[in-house]
Amino acid sequence: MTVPESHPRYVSLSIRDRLVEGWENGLVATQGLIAHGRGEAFDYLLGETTTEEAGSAELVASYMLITASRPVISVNGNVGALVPSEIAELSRLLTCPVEVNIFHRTEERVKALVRHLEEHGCQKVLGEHPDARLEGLDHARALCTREGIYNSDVVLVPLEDGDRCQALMDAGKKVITIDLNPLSRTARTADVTIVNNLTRSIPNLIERCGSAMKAASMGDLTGEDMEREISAFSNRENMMRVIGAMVGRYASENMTFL
Ligand code: PTJ
Repeated sequence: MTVPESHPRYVSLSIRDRLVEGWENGLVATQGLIAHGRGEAFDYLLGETTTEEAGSAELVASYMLITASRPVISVNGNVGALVPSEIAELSRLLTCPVEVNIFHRTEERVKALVRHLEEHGCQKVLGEHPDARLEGLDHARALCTREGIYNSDVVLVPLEDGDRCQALMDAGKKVITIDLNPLSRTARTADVTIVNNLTRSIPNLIERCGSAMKAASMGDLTGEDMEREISAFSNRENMMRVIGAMVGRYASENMTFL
């Protein structure tokens, strides 16, 4: 389907098209289409925009990624299909690897995702040859690499599964997730939850990390400044505000239908 740009739902329908194309090319799990539908419903409630709360979480996430010693970006089928070039740009900026780690694992889909990310400019893509396991998870979800997730200190995991998020935290990692559903187990477990559509959030993170790195290089932002902001951030309070913003839109006289 080619959506005309004049269609009022152009952006949302184009994202669907990209995901379906990813499914046809063997990148996205069939279940990924269902997960996307759930995300869309929450995005609708959010007003399909980056809220102030998402902006605060993105700022703290950018500080965590910049100050990390071994950051890693974990990519699954939906993320790989929707924002491959943006993931490449963020990983270049942070000089960090990308690791393909999928829930519905098949070797064929891992390979397809690795190739796809490389074609879109990712310089270091791990995950094809796992050599470690995360404790506390049975099944292939535990598989990871020592060069990447296993020895990382900060992991950015958009659209994570709740059990794996917990296992990453139990392994001592700081976890940043992007999830449109503020009620999901992942959203409630992670250190920093960005309640935003990853198609908006990854570009925002590129922008935030770029600006913070520039400010740091000019001496306008120190490591201590960033640590202070990270410590002052309460994920729980921010999430409560996001839920309030979602509900509040419907109590507002100015609410517009999308
Ligand atoms: O590629 P795989 O095998 O790793 O599978 C990926 C899916 C997404 C199928 C798998 O991780 C899964 O089952 O995820 P869940 O547990 O259904 O969680 C998906 C979460 O992502 C839901 O809470 C959705 O609200 C949210 N979500 C969906 N699309 C987006 C999103 N959040 C941000 N941006 C989106 N575009």
